[in-house]
Parts: sequence; structure tokens; C-alpha cells
Amino acid sequence: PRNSGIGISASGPPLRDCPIPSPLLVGPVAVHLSSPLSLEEIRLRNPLVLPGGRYRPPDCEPRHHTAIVVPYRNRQTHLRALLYHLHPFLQRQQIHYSIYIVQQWGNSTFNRAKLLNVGVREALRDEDWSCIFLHDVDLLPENDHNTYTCHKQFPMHLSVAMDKFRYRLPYPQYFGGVSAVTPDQYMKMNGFPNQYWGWGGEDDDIAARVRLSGMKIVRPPVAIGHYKMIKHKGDKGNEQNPRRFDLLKRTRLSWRSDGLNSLTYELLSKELEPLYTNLTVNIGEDL
Ligand code: BGN
Repeated sequence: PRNSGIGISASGPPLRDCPIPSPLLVGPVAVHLSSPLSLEEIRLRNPLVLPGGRYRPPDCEPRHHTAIVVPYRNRQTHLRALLYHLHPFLQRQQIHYSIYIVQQWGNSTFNRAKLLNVGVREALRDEDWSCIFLHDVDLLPENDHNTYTCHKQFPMHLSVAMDKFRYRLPYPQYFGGVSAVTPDQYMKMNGFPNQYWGWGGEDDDIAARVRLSGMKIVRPPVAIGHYKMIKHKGDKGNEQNPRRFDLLKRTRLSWRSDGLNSLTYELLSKELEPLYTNLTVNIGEDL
């Protein structure tokens, strides 16, 4: 049971709550971007990770239950770098977590926000997660004091200092990269928009939803929210969305009707891979 102070371990005596902060944290970490290991090698380095990319600390009862949702298509090397880095990072934080890769099937234009909606819905079918992280595949956190847990009241934006933006926010309302919501916060803002096909604007729409639904964005200190972005060229199938400006003008009118409550998709497969849960989904196309 959660928050009872004492948990039940699979075998043997009850576990103590994990201490805060985790004694395993090391602070700033070097992030390696080039030629990541194979999935098999990463698996061997993370022997306590269970099929589906699940983990719980073996010797204390975790206080946090976090699903990491990663929209994805055709970025194998980025995925390996992320898994290589994130599994040990999260284990040092002593949280109960699972990594979900939400893979857009087919060749229609990429739709990050809709994939995030799918990931949230599917993750919550598995488990009563207390926190959901919305995570780009090409961003690697550089300081493990940046804990992957939620704020009780408000949505969080974690990637406040990316190397690409010279370690500061590109603009004050920026909400892209890595963010986190509780299931309640997610419902309150009617999830994310389903109508942003291609690059850009969907994160600004999500930030607008936070405000329109009466919440605000909270952030960690800049010194802690450091991320390295894996450099890449613009993706085929994720060209800049020319409609993003018009869509953003309408968020105030559309957020209540477009989002979690209008989400439709077809789940094609769900595979428990050794290091992640692979959701392959048909989300349709821009019509
Ligand atoms: C912004 C994009 C974001 C993107 C950041 C950082 C738009 C909407 C038009 C105002 N927003 O300009 O989606 O995350 O840059 O790259 O394009």
C-alpha cells in the first residue's frame, strides 16, 4: 500500500520508505552522446530492470511512481543513448518507474502531442502512476538532483537549461523537451492537443492549456535542469507545421473539445522489451 510508511516486499520483511533525498545521487553527470551501446549491452548493465523497462528499488519502498512517456519514430541511436543514460539515472533516484516508447506507425506526419496522449492513456491502464513524464527522445538530463517526480499542484517543466539554448530558457513560456504532470493535472487541462501534425507549436499549446485550466508551470532551478540535446538534422516526416500559428490562436477556444476527450487511435502492438514498453500505434493522419 502507498504511503503507509511500510511496504510489502515480494519476500521477507516489510521495507522502509526510501529516504529523501536518495543517498545514491551524485549531482552533475557526464553525458556521452556518441556511439551508444547496443540494447543487449545496456540490458546487461541494468540487471534489475524488468521486462517493459520497469524498475522498483530493491531495498526500500519507493515514494514515487513515475511513467516516462517518449514519443518516437525512427530514432534508434537516440533511443539507445536515452536508455543507456536514463535507467541508471532513475535508479539512483530510487523511484518506481517504467519507460514507455510510443511509436507512430506508418508514414503520416509526426504528431508528438497526440503520441503523448496515447502514452498517458496506455500507461495509466497498466498502473496507477502518481506522475507522468513527457520526454523527448533526444534529451539527456545532466544532473540527478533533477528528480523525476511531480509537483502536487502544478505541471512541471524540467528541461529549463538545454545546451542547444545555451543553458537557459529560449523564451519564458517555453514548455518543450521534458515536462511532468500528475494524472489529475492532465485531466484538468483535457490532456494535449491532437491536431498538431509536424514540428512546432504543440508545446506552446500545452503551456497555454496549463494557464487556461487555471494552473501554472513550476520549474526546477536552472543549475539543476541541465540537459544535453543529441544533435540531429530535421526529421523526414516531421517538417515544420505551417498551421501552428493559426492553431495556437485558437487554443483558448479549442482546448476543452480537443484533447484527452477527443482522442482516437488504434493500438497495433504492445511489447514488453527488456528496457522499455513498446507501444506501436496508428494515430491516423492530418486530413
Ligand atoms: C518555438 C516553437 C516551439 C519549440 C521552440 C523551441 C512555435 C509556435 C509558433 C510561435 N513554437 O518557436 O514548438 O519547442 O520554438 O525550439 O513554432
